[in-house]
Amino acid sequence: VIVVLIVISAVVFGLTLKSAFESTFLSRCEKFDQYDCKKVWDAFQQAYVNKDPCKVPVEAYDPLIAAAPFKPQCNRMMFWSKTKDVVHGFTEKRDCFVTLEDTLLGSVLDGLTWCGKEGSKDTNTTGCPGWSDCENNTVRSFWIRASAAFADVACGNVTAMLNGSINTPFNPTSIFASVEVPRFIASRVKNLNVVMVIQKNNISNCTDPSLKNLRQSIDTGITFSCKDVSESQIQECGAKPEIACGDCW
Ligand code: C8R
Repeated sequence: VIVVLIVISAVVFGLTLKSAFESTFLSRCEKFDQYDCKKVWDAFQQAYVNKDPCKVPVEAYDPLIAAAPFKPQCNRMMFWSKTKDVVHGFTEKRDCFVTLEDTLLGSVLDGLTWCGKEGSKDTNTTGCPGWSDCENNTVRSFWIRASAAFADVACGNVTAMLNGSINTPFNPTSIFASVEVPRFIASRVKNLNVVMVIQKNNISNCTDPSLKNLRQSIDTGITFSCKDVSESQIQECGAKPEIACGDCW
């Protein structure tokens, strides 16, 4: 009896043993219909498993993007740089915009750290290289690839929230500047509307020289606008569903 129990529990254990990371991935994924999460998980893993975590190029995630492609959501797409909390504080409450975190891949991997190791089929969540430790690291390559794919489907009126409390709101080294803006093409994107988030101790606004660089770097044919909007006004619109999305700022 004991032997049988041990065998049964070993089999059950072996079949159901999933890392906490895989469980998080799958449970977040299952909130989205129309996707085969096991397939998405397999496509995800092949990008980095059994690899040096500093040698995962951006293209390693191509099969993952193909397994969970982004759908264009014209006039509702929201980009951001150094304003993640304000943006998501707003998008959580109001259904006005779609960010990368509202898509399957963005929501599944938001806030997570993962990497593989040569000679192992495991996914590690500790001991992974940091964002700037090496260029081709597991996590950074993912966000660059996903951001590129998300920007590739941008269309109509595109919104971006930038941070007025830092020196260079449009920073050339950011993913927004280096990966997303270059992919906005005039045949798809009509306007780029920047919302400059202004806090009490703001040090820059729409007149900042970095915004001139942004205006100059966008594809000719895309109209550009920038509006200084206080953080409290954004929060107020988040809290008041009676304000139409188009009247928030
Ligand atoms: N985007 C990039 N990085 C993202 C992200 C996302 O949607 N979601 C998360 N969690 N991250 P930043 P940026 C993580 O410096 O460089 C897309 C990454 O781990 O404030 O201009 C999105 O579409 C990374 O460390 O901004 C957005 O428009 C930081 O957040 C830009 O790219 C990057 O945050 C934001 O990238």
